[in-house]
Amino acid sequence: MGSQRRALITGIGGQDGSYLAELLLSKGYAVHGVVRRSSTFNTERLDAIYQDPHETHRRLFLHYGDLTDSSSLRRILTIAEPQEVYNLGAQSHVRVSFDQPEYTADVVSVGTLRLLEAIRDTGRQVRFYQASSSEMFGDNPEVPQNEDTRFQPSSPYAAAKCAAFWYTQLYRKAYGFFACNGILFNHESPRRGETFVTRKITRAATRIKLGLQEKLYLGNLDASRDWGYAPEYAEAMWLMLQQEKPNDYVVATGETHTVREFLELVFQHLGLDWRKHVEFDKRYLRPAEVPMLKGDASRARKILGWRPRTDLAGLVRIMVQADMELARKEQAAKGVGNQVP
Ligand code: NAP
Ligand code: G4F
Repeated sequence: MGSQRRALITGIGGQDGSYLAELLLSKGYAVHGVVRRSSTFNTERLDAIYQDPHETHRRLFLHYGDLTDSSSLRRILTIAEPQEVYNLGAQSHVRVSFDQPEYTADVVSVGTLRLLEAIRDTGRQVRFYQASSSEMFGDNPEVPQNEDTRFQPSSPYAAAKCAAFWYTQLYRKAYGFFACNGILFNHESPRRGETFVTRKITRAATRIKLGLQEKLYLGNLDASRDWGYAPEYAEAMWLMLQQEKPNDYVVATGETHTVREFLELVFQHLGLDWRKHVEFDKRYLRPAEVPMLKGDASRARKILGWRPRTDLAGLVRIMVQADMELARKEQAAKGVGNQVP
């Protein structure tokens, strides 16, 4: 193949995969992505790429595959011949991992191992990014968490991410892989899945504002998270693979806020009182919780020159604006609800 840089992204249809694909295409890469077969469309987040006037979609190649299926991973690696592989594919919902622990482990930890082995078998020099997670710190009360903080996983998802983290380090040590773990703290956007708490709140609040919904049911409002803006986190992933040496990096804003605070900000932004609309539902509680995440991204700041640019108020503005547009479209289609300028 020619001199064009080539990247492979698992989980390309997810929140982060779609932003990373856009970033890499804007840098001139040919981008290959792994998508799962689904009975409904699961590539909607890539739609913006197909509308790009620069026709960057001509350098985007999607392949059916699955992290539970090594033969598909091997086939895609042979076709794509990537110099960089970003492993973002995952059953990424913490609550769901308690209902499907075995499946979560298969995709998240064994899936990572399958991909690392498939790369090893190609015999090619490939730079590897692993989507590790702040969830691995679990209920360790030490804050802020950095690269030296001990993992204390509090969910099947977190335990599986720990295994994937260690596989990634192991392949660096044992086989000299250029392999990096990005320990990313929560990051959100209008492309966030609708069952994660921030998006669940912005989606419901905007629908409530337009009279399309009355109530929002939530679980634990006391948990605290370090929430950043997803496109900025995709940039950190790319930066990790451009360094001279592989390393692991915490990526975070350094600020933490409770779910209740996020809720208040969103409803206030829309001129609503959340207490009138929010109800508790114990189904959204988890058998074990992560009470507080707050990251120290000093290493990423120093070595990668990365820093967050969007604060929580900015994130709320971006998400509310996007979900308001969505709610307005829904309202127009149904011809119901409140008229709000
Ligand atoms: P996401 O929106 O849930 O995207 C996950 C992607 O993985 C989806 O495209 C999904 O495909 C795909 N996938 C699921 N199971 C798969 C399988 N068996 N084989 C191949 N692909 C599969 O997650 P995200 O927020 O973009 O996060 C990206 C990665 O970073 C994940 O690994 C997540 O665990 C990790 N992470 C996320 C955060 C965060 O705050 N967002 C923080 C730390 C780490 P479908 O669309 O078909 O379901
Ligand atoms: O939005 P969440 O589901 O995100 P969580 O569990 O922090 O996991 C996300 O971030 C991780 C990074 O730390 C990623 F690795 C992972 O893939 C995912 O992207 O929940 C945030 C908090 C939790 O404490 C939860 O108990 O919100 C609380 N919460 C309260 N009510 C709720 C709800 N969470 C959800 N999803 N739905 C609720 O109704």
